[in-house]
Amino acid sequence: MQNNSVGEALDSFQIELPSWGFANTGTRFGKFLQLAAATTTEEKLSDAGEVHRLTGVCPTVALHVLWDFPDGLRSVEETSRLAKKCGVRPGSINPNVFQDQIYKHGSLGNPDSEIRRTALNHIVESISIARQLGSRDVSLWFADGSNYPGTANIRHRRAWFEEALQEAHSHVALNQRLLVEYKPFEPAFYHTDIADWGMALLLAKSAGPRAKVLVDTGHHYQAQNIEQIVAWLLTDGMLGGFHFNDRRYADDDLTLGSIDPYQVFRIFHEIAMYEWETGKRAGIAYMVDQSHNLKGKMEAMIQTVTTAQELYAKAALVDHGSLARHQKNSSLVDAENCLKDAFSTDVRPAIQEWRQSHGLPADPLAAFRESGYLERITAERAERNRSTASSYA
Ligand code: PSV
Ligand code: MN
Repeated sequence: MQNNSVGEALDSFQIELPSWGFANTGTRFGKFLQLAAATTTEEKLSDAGEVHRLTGVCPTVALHVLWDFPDGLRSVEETSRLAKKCGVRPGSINPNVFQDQIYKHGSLGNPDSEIRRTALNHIVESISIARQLGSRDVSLWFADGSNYPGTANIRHRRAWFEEALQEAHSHVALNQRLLVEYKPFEPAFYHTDIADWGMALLLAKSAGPRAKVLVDTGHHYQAQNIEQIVAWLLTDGMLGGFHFNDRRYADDDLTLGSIDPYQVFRIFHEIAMYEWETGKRAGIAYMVDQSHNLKGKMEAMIQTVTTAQELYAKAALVDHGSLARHQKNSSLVDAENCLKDAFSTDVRPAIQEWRQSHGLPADPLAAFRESGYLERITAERAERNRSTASSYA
């Protein structure tokens, strides 16, 4: 499958927005609050809907169960209705087994079996929520780990994770998936129970056929070759999806491609090359996982989405036939140049054309600034946001 056309590539690209990216969030040192930030699930869906209206490629919104379904299953109908009203659909469902006080020493890895059961029940409820919403993916991230050597039985915790994920998988419908996310640090700083892609892969494989790995680009050590992980997971049919964000140091949640756009391009390239070689679609959920602390939340989201489109389109420009030949002949400079030529191509005019041909604004950021949406939500939400702190960004 040779896909050298930017338009064809863009037709096949969609990216999911996180509800939490529109709310006021901060760092562990504090929050700089924005008066326009969403304060309710409806407002988060509305902001996501606006980004979708302007870009045309974000039809689904990732939801966090504790933050967006305070009444659990009882909130499902209302959330469905609100999503529809805002022109989007519920996307991946994210259980939250990291915030409650009982999870101080872990959730599925907690030495207390009752706490493990409570966490598993929440995950099972999240799977039902996803099923009722028609969401395919349930994304699992665990803050489990320990801060000091010798304080946790790493092998027992692994076994508890295995058992619980197998049970969770038995609740997953045929058209649903469990995505297992990994992260080597934070909030635990000695060991994390699912620290890397190998651990996530083993757990997903033991859970069952509908469990896959979720790659969050911020969840790696500095020198890690993320595209190699992507290539390996693709080969095994185990790449479920991405949480995209950029970083300079740790899990910094910076806007996609702000620090290293070539990294994101190389990830998209591995996927495009796989699809070209195999003739199969990779079936990956592309999701954003960013909480913007300083940039305007909606502008940052639009910037991320348009950057993702650009990098995806550039990756589609790689001449796969030539690259395969150069790789076979070990023509190193020529092979590398296949990537560099594509990466250096200015795809923005082609993307603008694509947008116009789809009835979308050529420049979504400019259209957002002209729309008056930000002024309206700032006026509507200012009082509510103001009541949560004394000064504002
Ligand atoms: C954890 O750092 C994480 O990447 C997980 O995906 C969570 O669901 C999300 O961030 C919460 O902000
Ligand atoms: Mn994530």
